[in-house]
Amino acid sequence: MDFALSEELVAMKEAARSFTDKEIIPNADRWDEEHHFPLHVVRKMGELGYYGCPIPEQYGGTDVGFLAQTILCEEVSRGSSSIRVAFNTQCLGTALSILRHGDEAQKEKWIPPLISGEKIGCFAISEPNSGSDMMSMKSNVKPDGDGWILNGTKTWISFASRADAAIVYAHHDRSAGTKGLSAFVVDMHSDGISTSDLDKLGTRSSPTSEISFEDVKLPKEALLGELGWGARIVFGSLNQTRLCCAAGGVGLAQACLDTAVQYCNEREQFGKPVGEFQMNQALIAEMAAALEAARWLTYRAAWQKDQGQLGNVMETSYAKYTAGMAVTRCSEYAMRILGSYGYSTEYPVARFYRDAILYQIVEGTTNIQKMIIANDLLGYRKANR
Ligand code: GRA
Repeated sequence: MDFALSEELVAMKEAARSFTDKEIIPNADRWDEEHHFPLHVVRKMGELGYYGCPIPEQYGGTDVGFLAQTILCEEVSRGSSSIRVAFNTQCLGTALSILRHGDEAQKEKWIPPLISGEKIGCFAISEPNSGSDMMSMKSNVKPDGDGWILNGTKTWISFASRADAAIVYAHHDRSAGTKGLSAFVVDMHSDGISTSDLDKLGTRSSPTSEISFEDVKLPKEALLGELGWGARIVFGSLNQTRLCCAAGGVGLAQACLDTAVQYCNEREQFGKPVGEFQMNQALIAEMAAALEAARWLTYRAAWQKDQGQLGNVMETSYAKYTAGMAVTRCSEYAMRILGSYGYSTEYPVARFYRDAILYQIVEGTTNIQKMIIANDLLGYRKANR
């Protein structure tokens, strides 16, 4: 067992750290306040190769693996949890699914521009009445010549209003149960597609939208994999996008800890730095321990994927669950330590606090992660595939 990061990974982490310190942190509060989506930063991360870690060089990737991408994702999220979402929209929920299930023409058409950031991606699973119970989704396709007509409404779709391409999950045959779901690569500039952005508590510099598909004509080339592969593609994809959420939670938790430590050393009350008060020390220690546990579970899940275990649902759920719990605790404790300054907009802690709770909701809620873990342990449903 070797817990040391390779020299290459250490160098990547340091480069991502200085990118985040220079390009993201000085602007993150303003972007959040203005609900501004910094497209140029999302594109720049593509140019730097951030999205292509698990993608072969042939399709514009760097092929350095999931652990590398996890570390980059963590560093970016330390600066802005909103921008972290791009790792999923550009790669783990889109390009990677096309790599795993697409034909050669789809791979050549879509993967390089998503990885470089030239085209913006999104993936559309959730619907107004279908969140945790995603197989109950109502979006559907009907045959039309040698292609399909797509109808339905998706919601809470990250980057949808800016997207050029979407992986859309829809039923082609409701009577066929799980075998009736299929996946499509949809050109978001097609006729019949409209989006509207949703307002939300946090993650405000990452647009999240509802999408309406009204009689959208899909060519036969849009089908990803085979008809009926929707369940396998979506579950396989969620197991990778959840890793990015775990890494995002870890990075944001680190930002909370860093801010709290700095404040403890600077702020004086009763004639001494507030870090000298044991009640604050207890909060710092609990934050750090929760963060370390989440980080190492996340790295283990990433490392397993680099060993070829892309079906490590159980260990990915451990990571996502633990990171979601850690980041909400860290944001709450940072708020307690900073007091009124945490509550003000003078420090980024208010943003951290609003962003943190997302990690208990997104990509399978905390309860869904617990359900996956418990169902496996109780012998009801095996998690790993
Ligand atoms: O056996 P079968 O033929 O009936 O097929 C089932 C199963 O074998 C079917 O899918 C198959 N399957 C898989 N196939 C290949 C399941 N997992 C895999 C796999 N890994 N590979 C249905 O499976 P099931 O277990 O019967 O499903 P279920 O009971 O309907 O659902 C279980 C569960 C609750 C875990 C699931 O619905 C779930 O994970 N729900 C959470 C939904 C979720 O995570 N949504 C996230 C939305 S995307 C998002 O949040 C974007 C965020 C962007 C960002 O911030 O990054």
